[in-house]
Amino acid sequence: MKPYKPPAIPSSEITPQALFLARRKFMQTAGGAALAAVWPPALWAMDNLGELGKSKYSVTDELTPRQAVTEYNNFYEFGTSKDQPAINAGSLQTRPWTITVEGEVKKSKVFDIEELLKMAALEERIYRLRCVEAWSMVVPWLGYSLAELLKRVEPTGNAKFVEFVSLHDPAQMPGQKAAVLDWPYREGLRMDEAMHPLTLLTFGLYGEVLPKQNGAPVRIVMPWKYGFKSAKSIVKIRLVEQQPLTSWMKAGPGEYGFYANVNPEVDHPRWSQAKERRIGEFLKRKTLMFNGYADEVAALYAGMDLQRNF
Ligand SMILES: Nc1nc2c(c(=O)[nH]1)N[C@H]1C(S)=C(S)[C@@H](COP(=O)(O)O)O[C@H]1N2
Ligand SMILES: [Mo]
Repeated sequence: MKPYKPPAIPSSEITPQALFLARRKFMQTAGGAALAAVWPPALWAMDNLGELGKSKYSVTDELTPRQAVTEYNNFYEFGTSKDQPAINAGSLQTRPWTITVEGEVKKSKVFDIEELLKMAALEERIYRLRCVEAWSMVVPWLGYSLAELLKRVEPTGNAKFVEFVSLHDPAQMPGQKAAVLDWPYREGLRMDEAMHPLTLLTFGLYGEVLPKQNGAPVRIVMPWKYGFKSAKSIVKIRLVEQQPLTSWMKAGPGEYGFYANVNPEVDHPRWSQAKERRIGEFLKRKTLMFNGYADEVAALYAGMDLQRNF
């Protein structure tokens, strides 16, 4: 018999939160570049990595442990319970991968994921993410503003909204064999929301490439909207004139609106949105208007009735 050899553990599995924090502190002080060269995998070594942890958009809330971020997920393509995406997402093939950007643009284009990764400086942004189910997390994401991509395709004057389409392949995404949502998963934003610098085209978290259950290889993260607006595993971005119909609006138009701004004053028809449970904490916190990002985004909704436009 051959001696037992332990399986190769991906470094994504053995990097604890503490190591991430130590690493980041080191990157911010001395020797960061040298460290990036020796520390696999991927994102820490990218030469377009911006200054880590220094983004003006980062919040200072305590981070949610990496394990909770990667094992408590909503990703219905891999099952409807929180533990299933981490268990089932292994079948997702994240290479090769492209995003087609088309519609009301002068230069529609198919972008390869490797090209996207290098297109702008990757920045670490610590954002709050609040789910419509009234739990929240604080995650160090890695990415750059979606606006960097959108401006390259030169939107026409008719581009009023942006539609995001996630991968549709039941062979890779077993949850798509059940009709829990109208597949593929579709989300949408108004053009000014999509162009807002806080809207993050996201490739990583905790200093590494996105785990599959978090929407690899590329997703959106919108910190001031309920989590369902942050589409995962995106293959298509369409700029359109009419407000797109999203998967969640089709599933429950009275429950999930197009805007879905985090708003403690507008309850979901079946539960309050006034408070939330931060994953890992015992007592509930008060939910903040626009999830605490009102200074940055409230102007986008000036004059709008947010009770009607929920
Ligand atoms: N394609 C796709 N994107 C999705 C979802 C989904 O089911 N499918 N769930 C959304 C919801 S409801 C939330 S709260 C966030 C969760 O992201 P996380 O698992 O990285 O925390 O992803 C959003 N993006
Ligand atoms: Mo969510």
